[in-house]
Amino acid sequence: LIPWPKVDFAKFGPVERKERPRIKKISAANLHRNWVMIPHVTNHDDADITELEAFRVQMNKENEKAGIKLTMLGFLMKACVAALKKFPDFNSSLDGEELVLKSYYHIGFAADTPNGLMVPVIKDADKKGVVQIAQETAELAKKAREGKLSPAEMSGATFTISSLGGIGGRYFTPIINAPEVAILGVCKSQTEPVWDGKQFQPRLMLPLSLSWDHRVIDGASAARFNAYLGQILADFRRVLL
Ligand code: CAO
Repeated sequence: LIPWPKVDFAKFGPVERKERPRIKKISAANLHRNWVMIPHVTNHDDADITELEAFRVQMNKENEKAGIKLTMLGFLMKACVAALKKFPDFNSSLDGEELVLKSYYHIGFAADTPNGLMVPVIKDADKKGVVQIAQETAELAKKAREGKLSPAEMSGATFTISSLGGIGGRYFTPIINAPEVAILGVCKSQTEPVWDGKQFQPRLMLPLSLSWDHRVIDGASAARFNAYLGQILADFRRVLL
């Protein structure tokens, strides 16, 4: 590689120099290694969450007094666990020439904090309900923002979800959190006209972006993973099957 450009920025206008937070420096090194060492590919898809969102809103209305709030991220975690069970390669890691397939489902989620990006982990997401997952993500995200996450709360993830749904955007290419082999990026859902074979119907569509390690996973499996995830999100009864 040719050297990084060295520029005297002050020559062109006023500048300010800032020390970068420790978390940002650590995540920058990790992200760089992951981006350079993992052959990433990203598949984009949309999931019809019209019924799921209506159910979520209805449940939150019914449980308002109890202070229970179901989040889209909680449903996404459960849907991902179901997809990881169906496609075990996505819940694996490379170890030299071997693939390590994990029988536990610990789901990391990207949390935006003033000091940078942190990835707390929901342990055993397969054994927890959406209510418990929503409570735990809220607690962990709060701890992350306060800089109080312990190393144990940030380790052991088998798959990660990065949700920008509360912020906006359509699709993006999330960077895999090594030694995991895939990550799901989620953006903001919006109502779109969807052709039902006879006419356009207004449907709430959730943009999904799945990045995967091409050494372990191929495009056909990734397309199947996204399609399956889409089916579950469109009809959540499928997680029971
Ligand atoms: N589409 C549309 N709206 C969505 C949505 C989606 N996919 N996901 C969440 N929302 C809405 C919710 O309905 C909620 O609205 P109300 O307050 O009106 O109910 C609002 O956004 C907040 O949602 P939430 O409480 O469930 O929290 P969240 O899902 O936005 O996020 C967390 C929690 C921790 C993921 C978030 O705080 C965060 O840090 N996001 C950034 C992650 C990130 O930086 N990723 C990039 C990593 S790569 O650099």
